[in-house]
Amino acid sequence: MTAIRTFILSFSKTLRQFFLLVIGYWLLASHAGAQTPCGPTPTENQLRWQDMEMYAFIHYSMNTYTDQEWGFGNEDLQLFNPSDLDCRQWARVCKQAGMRGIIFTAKHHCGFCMWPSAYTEYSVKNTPWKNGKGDVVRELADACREEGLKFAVYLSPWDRNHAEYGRPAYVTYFRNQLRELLTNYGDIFEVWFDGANGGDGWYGGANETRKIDRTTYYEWPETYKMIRELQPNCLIWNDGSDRGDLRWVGTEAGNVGETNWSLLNHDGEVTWPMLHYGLEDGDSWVPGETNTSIRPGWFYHETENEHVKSLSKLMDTYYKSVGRNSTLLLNFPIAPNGRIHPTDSLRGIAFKKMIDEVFKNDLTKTALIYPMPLPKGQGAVPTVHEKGRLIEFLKPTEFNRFVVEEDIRYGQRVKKFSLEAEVNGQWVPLKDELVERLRERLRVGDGTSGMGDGTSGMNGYGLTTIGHRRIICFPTVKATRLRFTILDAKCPPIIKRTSVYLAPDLTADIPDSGEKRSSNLHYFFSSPRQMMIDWDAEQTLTAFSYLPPQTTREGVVTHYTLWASTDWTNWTKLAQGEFSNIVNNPIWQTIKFPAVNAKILRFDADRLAEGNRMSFDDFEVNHLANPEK
Ligand code: FUL
Repeated sequence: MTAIRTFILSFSKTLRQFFLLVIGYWLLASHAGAQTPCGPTPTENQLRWQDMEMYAFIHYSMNTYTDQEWGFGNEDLQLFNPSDLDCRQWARVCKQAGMRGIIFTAKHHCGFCMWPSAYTEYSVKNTPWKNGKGDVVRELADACREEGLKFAVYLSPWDRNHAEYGRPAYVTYFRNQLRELLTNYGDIFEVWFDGANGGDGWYGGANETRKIDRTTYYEWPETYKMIRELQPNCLIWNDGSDRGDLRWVGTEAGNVGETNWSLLNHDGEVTWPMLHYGLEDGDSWVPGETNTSIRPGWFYHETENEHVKSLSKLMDTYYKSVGRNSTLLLNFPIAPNGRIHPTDSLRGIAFKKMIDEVFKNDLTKTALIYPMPLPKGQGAVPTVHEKGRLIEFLKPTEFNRFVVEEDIRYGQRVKKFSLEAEVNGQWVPLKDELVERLRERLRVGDGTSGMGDGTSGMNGYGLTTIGHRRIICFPTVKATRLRFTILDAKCPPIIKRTSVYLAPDLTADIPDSGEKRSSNLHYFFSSPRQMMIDWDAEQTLTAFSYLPPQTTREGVVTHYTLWASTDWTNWTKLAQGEFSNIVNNPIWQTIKFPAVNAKILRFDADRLAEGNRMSFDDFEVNHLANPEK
């Protein structure tokens, strides 16, 4: 008798669940269908681009042969003669690493053109490579098509080689080059106009500093018109000034803000928080693209062979870009032989395998999903139709990743939500981004609110913004029920997907953070812009490395002079120069010099990015007895 009763009870429970489920899906589907746009919405081009999710950058130019990040513009053309250049290898590696396209540095700041442009002599056509008959842009565009990848170009507006840079004639030259690239190489999915301009350059031999007004000099509206005509499906990335279709996320470290609105204002200045977090009430759809390199630098440097990003770092980057409503533009530098280095290609492929592994089994496939009832007493948000979802597994299940997507065709709507699991009969929040951010601020001594990062007025308990995709990572929890609750939205939310996964443990791969290298050196500041390191006895020195502050531009040394002395009176100049791109990419900078005997090393900050006092996170000196860093 009891067995029959239990059977009837459990059957009716299943039936009830089944009906709830049907009603739930009907509700979700009917709401989704009836929507009209809410605020700015993406164009077809932006939607297609967002679905690409990951694509590669390839940095390859004269810098590869001079071991630099920024060339000066007078590098010898004879240096470009790769022994084994193989664009098919690049395309194969990128494809296997899960990249859906490649953006290639057709021209970097040094002005050297990787295609035989008709408008300059400073290109592959005057190098020994293939007796001047080669065209790297062509080879790569063809290789991409063969591998089913999309192709795009980076064309640096700043050109340190061109004599006319800074004058109107250069703008015509720049447009002519762009026309060549957009006409002769098939479909181009994106054009990348880097905003960097360090001022100094060769400029046809003038060897001087030329600054331009970023807002007017390039006459972007004209150039945009040409791009739209020649390549109507192409997206414009520009951090130079006029609003393109996509935005930089304000850092090259590989992350965008947790709060990430795909919006900006069409006009007006764009501040750093706007780049990093988007603008909640922006009037234009300008989604963020997260760019970073698989190595510390953008170009290949042999000294970085041991510093290729670890698998866990790459996964972290994925979660903080694709998992935060952005795309990931991951750079693979080309080595001097003309190929992607084996360490980078293996790591890239392992990265894709790990993504597939993490997301192979959506645990909601065997779970019941109910639409959430309107929450009681949580501050009414009457406009929100869908209040969230309750996911019920058939048995206690372990999980540590939650994926949620909005149907962004109708705009980005959700402002705030929570995620909880029922553990021992209690609903526990799985992650509270707002509380974590507050803690982080307090840790760095900044307890203010309303920092432009979307947290003003939010006092904990929740997660912010969804957009195209949000991946929430939290420690593994075992539970039967999971609750996703939308707490605030601009318009009725349209949720396209909710999924749950159990990612394998990756902690073994996290690289050692290392000791502070400067701690055993005796140093002091003889002025706010001058640092001295001294030893009791003479040393044979070969290199000095500087790690700029990681969280601020204040005090970052951009131009330096390095001196050595044995008596505090007579100083030998060891090196003088510029740390290229140090502001956006604050990585270790190494100055090598011929071995010198010294008792004192003096580091002069000739120019700082901001502020009046030089600053560092770490530094190191290499001695002859121990030349390895
Ligand atoms: C930066 C440039 O200055 C770097 O060299 C690199 O090309 C990176 C992607 O953008 O701003």
